[in-house]
Amino acid sequence: MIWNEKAECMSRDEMISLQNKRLKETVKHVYDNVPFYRKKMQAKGIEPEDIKSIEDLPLLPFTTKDDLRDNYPFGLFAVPKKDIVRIHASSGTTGKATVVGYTREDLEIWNECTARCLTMAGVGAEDIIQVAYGYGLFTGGLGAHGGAEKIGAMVVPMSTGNTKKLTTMMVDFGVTAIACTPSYLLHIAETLESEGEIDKIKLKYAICGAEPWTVNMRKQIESRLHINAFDIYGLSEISGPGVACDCIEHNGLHVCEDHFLPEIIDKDTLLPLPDGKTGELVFTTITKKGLPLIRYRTKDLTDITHEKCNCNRTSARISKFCGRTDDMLIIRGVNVFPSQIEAAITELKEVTPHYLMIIDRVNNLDTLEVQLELNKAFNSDEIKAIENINKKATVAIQQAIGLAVKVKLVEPNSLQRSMGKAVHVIDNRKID
Ligand code: DLL
Repeated sequence: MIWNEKAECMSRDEMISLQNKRLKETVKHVYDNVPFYRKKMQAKGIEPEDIKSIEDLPLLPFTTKDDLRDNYPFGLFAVPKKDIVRIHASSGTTGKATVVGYTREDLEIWNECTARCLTMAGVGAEDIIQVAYGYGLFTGGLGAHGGAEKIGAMVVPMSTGNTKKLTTMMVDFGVTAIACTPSYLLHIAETLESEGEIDKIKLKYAICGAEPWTVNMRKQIESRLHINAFDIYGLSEISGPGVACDCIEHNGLHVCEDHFLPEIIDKDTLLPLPDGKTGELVFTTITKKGLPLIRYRTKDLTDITHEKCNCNRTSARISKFCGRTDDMLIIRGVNVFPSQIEAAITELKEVTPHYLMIIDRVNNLDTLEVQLELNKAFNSDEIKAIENINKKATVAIQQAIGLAVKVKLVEPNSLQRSMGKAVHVIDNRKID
């Protein structure tokens, strides 16, 4: 079943002609309405009329997460605030979040893209889908929800956090599809197994993303739950989940390229790379009105092909991701930058700025321990004082990253110093 045959199966020439038209409109829209882009283009001596087709993309400036942060919160919006009907946000590299805004039309397009992805996985109007991504500022919950409603499926807006309730409802409601992170789905599988409920479920499909996962992990999920699992990709800056998704061929993720124009660039030279070469994925949104982004550097590493897929879709496909160019970690689906921890602890006078993050995966759930170094030695009779520092540090870090954390205070001068790049992260997770 195909949700939007016209968009997903058009010939390459038709797609390029649509992209050319939409790119030109977008460039004019940002030039007229976003001083940041106008200045950047003027500095390069470019007028909107110079952009005639997608071949001219390399003339345009890049946009980065830092640009969003520097224009926090609404500085890159291209429409008046009254036309924005929804805000989402994700972690910035330091204290400030990256804020994104959507017009009503943007939300409709986002729902359409997510609906396409769910349809690609097989979800239809007759399905009952549990959305177990977080609802709120994170785009996962409301994004998957909007797509599922558009299809006409029965949506159970679980969000995250109560696995027992989720598995009970999965059995009682006869849930047939689930959208959540792959690691959470493995945890759900384990819970069902330990409760002896695994044979009572009616689950057929899972649409998993928001964090890296391997083919082996997909196969494990599929065999433990007797389902088909699909990889959905997105990022809040570009819209959220629904930017790309894999089909039953599992041979790359189909990009909704009639809305999000992909490029792969060399991360060092920043020059475009040909199909098949691994580099940084860059997107230009070509239909968004609220927060259109030109050549947004995702920092995600992959390659692209424009060959037709065996499923008959002609849309460009990106490979499963093979890493990032920055130090962003994804812990329980939440994006975390080590610099956020640093920013939080430098406010605390009782600890030094040295820290070590230790990430593990226990029962398929990620855990984060942060070791902090005390500024001075404490005696054994000062346990209360140490407990207070621990509490204070825990609250400060949790507020900074929006994730539960275990803080361990260690002796002064005990964290390893480095002559070069400091090692701040030990990631013990094995994602296959
Ligand atoms: O994670 C949006 C999303 C929600 C995607 C639900 C899929 C499902 P952000 O919080 O802005 O948005 O994080 C975006 O997460 O740049 C990737 O590094 C990573 N990521 C997202 N999906 C995948 C995936 C959402 N399928 C960042 N595979 C991106 C690998 C993924 N990494």
